[in-house]
Amino acid sequence: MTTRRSILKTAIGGLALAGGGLIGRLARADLPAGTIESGTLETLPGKQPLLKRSFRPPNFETPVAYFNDVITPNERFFVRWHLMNIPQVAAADWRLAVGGEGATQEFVLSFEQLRQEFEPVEVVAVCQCSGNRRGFSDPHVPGVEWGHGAMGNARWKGARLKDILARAGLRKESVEIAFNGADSPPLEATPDFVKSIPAWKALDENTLVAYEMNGAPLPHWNGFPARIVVPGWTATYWMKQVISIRALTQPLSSFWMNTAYRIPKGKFPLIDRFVSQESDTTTPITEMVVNSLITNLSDGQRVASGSAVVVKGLAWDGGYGIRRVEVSIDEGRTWERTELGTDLGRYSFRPWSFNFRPRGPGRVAVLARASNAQGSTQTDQLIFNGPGYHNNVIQKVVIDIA
Ligand SMILES: Nc1nc2c(c(=O)[nH]1)N[C@H]1C(S)=C(S)[C@@H](COP(=O)(O)O)O[C@H]1N2
Ligand SMILES: [Mo]
Repeated sequence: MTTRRSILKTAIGGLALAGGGLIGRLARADLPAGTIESGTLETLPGKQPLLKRSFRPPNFETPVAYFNDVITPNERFFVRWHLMNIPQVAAADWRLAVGGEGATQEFVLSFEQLRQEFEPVEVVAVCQCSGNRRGFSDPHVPGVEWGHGAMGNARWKGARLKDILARAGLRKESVEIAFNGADSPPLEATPDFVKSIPAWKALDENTLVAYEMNGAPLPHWNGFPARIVVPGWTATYWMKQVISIRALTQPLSSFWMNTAYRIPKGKFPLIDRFVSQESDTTTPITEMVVNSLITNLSDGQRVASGSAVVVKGLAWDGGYGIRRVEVSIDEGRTWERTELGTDLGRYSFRPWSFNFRPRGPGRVAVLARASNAQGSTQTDQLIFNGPGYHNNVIQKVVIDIA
């Protein structure tokens, strides 16, 4: 177990971050200015300084300036856990149990077997918490007060879940595939974190049991030795330290499926459905909504007049593909297309950039808006929901031309 003593405190002022300015000034009615964009930087073992949202359980987000890289380095990747008992797992001791009533074979895999006995595949995919940007919800909602950084983009390598399920002899009656991790609640009263996905999503060739992240073993905090990767879907299904995979012929009944991570039906422009878990009014969250982030500018940043302003950022969605990203410098009256950068695949962050010449000194609000191949676009107004999920309100960064 990690103790408070093993955490190295890092002074906010001692940090040089690329891209100018860590502290944004986002005014919100019910939180002091700067609460969300600033926060305390602390260093978990094996990580670079991240913004601490809570310590027990550990919830740390990635500062925006780190997103100037399209791939989020492992040391800078955000950390989110629900439960407090997070064991240190040694690869040699780790076992993955595969079975369930929807499987005809039960078996156990060692780390070496997972690596050797299944074809290794790679996918670049965004892992984004359903509640990313919850801290900007107005009115305020309870939950971890995430800013923009409860997300990251990595090259994941692992075995296809469908290949593992093929060895288990998946029966056609299987409706869901359930995952459990090695972490556990400190009290019996808290339900264990167990999640399921529909069988069709588990059989998608991009859904992996990943054992490498950006060419290295997964960091402890991101699920060493192996985690589930569900490209396109929010990170709640990306089970870390996975120790059990079960094929279910009945929908999983658990707090984390029936109560948490649900959204109102019909409010978001989503396509993927999770029919076996739907109620009359709510559905489990599925794919990510189209979104973008300005990465090289922050609120209040000074830019010298007379020179061109470069705006850089990222865009992503649930895997349909980014069609365009536009920027407005006149409060949304007119929009201009940005230039899209390298395409690392439909589940990856897509970089974009834009240049403009400011008219003269003064404040300029820079707005960015991404649209995907399904014709979905970021929203002007928050689609309010109680848990604060799927915030893709068009971002506004106000810079100072001086
Ligand atoms: N075992 C386990 N896996 C988990 C969780 C957890 O609490 N325990 N949280 C999930 C949620 S809600 C998120 S947002 C992601 C966070 O992944 P990261 O910590 O690698 O950034 O892990 C997912 N997998
Ligand atoms: Mo999450």
